Amino acid sequence: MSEIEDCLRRFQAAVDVIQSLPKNGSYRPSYEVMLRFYGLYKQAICGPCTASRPGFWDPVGRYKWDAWNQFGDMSRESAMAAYVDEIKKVAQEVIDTMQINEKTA
Ligand code: ST9
Repeated sequence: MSEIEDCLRRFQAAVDVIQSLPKNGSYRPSYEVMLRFYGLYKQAICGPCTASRPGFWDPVGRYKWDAWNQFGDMSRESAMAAYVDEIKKVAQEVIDTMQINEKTA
C-alpha cells in the first residue's frame, strides 16, 4: 500500500468514527474541537477554501468559514494526516479525563 493510500485509509476510518458517534453522550466536544475537525475535514475533502466569507447575519457560517480558511494552502494529504492526529489527541484526552474522574469519584 502506498503512503498516500495509507493516509486516505486512516483518514476515512477517522471520519467514519466521528460520523458514527451518537449526537449526545458522556463526552461533549467543545466548539473549538468541533471547528478544528470541521476545518480539517473541509480542507481534506475540498482543498483550500475559495468561498467568500459569510456575512454578519450568518455567525455560524462565519465560524465554519474561519475554521476552514485558516488552513490556507495546506495540501489535502496534510489535512488528512492532521485530522487523524487530532482524533488520536482528543481520544487520549478523553481517556486521561476518565481516569482522573474515576480516581476522584
Ligand atoms: C460520546 C461517546 O459521548 C463516547 C465518546 C468517546 C470519545 C471518542 C473521542 C474521539 C474524538 C471525537 C471528536 C468529536 C468531534 C466532533 C466533530 C464534529 C464536526 N468531520 O453530512 P452532514 C461536516 S459521543 C468533520 O449534513 P451529518 C460536513 O462537511 C458524544 N466535519 O451531517 C457538513 O458541513 P458543511 C459526542 C464533518 O452526517 C456538516 O459536518 N458526539 C464530518 O448529520 C454536516 O454534515 C459527537 O461529537 C466529519 N467526519 O453529521 C458527534 N462529516 O455543510 C460527532 C461531515 O458546511 N459527529 N462533516 O459542508 C457529528 O456531529 C456528526 O456525525 C457530523 C456529521 C456533524 C460529523
